[in-house]
Amino acid sequence: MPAEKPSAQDRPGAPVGRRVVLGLLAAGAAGVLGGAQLQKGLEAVLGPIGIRDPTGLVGLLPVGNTFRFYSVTSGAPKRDASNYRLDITGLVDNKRTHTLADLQAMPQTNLVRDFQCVTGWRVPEVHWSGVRLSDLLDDAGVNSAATAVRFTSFDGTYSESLTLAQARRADVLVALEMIDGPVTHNHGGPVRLYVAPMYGYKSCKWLSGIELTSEVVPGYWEHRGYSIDGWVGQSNGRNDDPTS
Ligand SMILES: Nc1nc2c(c(=O)[nH]1)N[C@H]1C(S)=C(S)[C@@H](COP(=O)(O)O)O[C@H]1N2
Ligand SMILES: [Mo]
Repeated sequence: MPAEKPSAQDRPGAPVGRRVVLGLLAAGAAGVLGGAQLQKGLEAVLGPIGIRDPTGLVGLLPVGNTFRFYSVTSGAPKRDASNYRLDITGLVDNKRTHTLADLQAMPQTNLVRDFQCVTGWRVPEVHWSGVRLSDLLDDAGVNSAATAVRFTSFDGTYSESLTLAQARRADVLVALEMIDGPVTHNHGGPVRLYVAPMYGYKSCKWLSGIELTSEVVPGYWEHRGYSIDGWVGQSNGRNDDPTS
């Protein structure tokens, strides 16, 4: 079977409405639409800016350094301290199920880092706080056969992977806080992954599973041509030419 050829529409952000958005952006750039009309048109397609940006193209607008709330699904169920669980499974000595309170009781690491989506938008100096992934891995006891870590989301669809060496970095967090407080639902709360040195698509939202595996299992965007090594700046995150 030939490897799936990623199309230009397969970008982190889904392809929904891309042509319409491109048309609106072109009209905006040509001055056919005023700023307010452009914003209204985009909101008609995408929903309120900042709530949902399935194409990532709103990032091309001069709306400032703000997050776009991404979801490849129509959303995730709401989970809170009463029903949130994080399962650690696979090639470990001690399978674990952590509640939110369990995670809150562990040592927290603070980081201030830029957050950058591979589609181009960047939010400078975001505050992050949470449990180091490496601490959770040590607690579970990683088997010698494990070489990679797979992350799953309670949105039921998204997944991501890191090599074990990447996952053990000190700047990879199971994040409980971002910006100025607990990770909000739209940002993937109550718990999301935060992979500081890599593009945003590695930072799995609504994190519910961490599985130690014997090889890298391609995640949602890796299946669509993006690299397991999503280092910011060192690559465009893709294995191929995204413009082709
Ligand atoms: N479950 C899930 N996690 C996800 C995504 C997603 O669609 N679903 N999008 C990724 C991408 S491409 C980016 S840039 C960031 C965006 O995080 P934000 O929605 O908090 O801005 O989440 C990443 N994690
Ligand atoms: Mo992204």
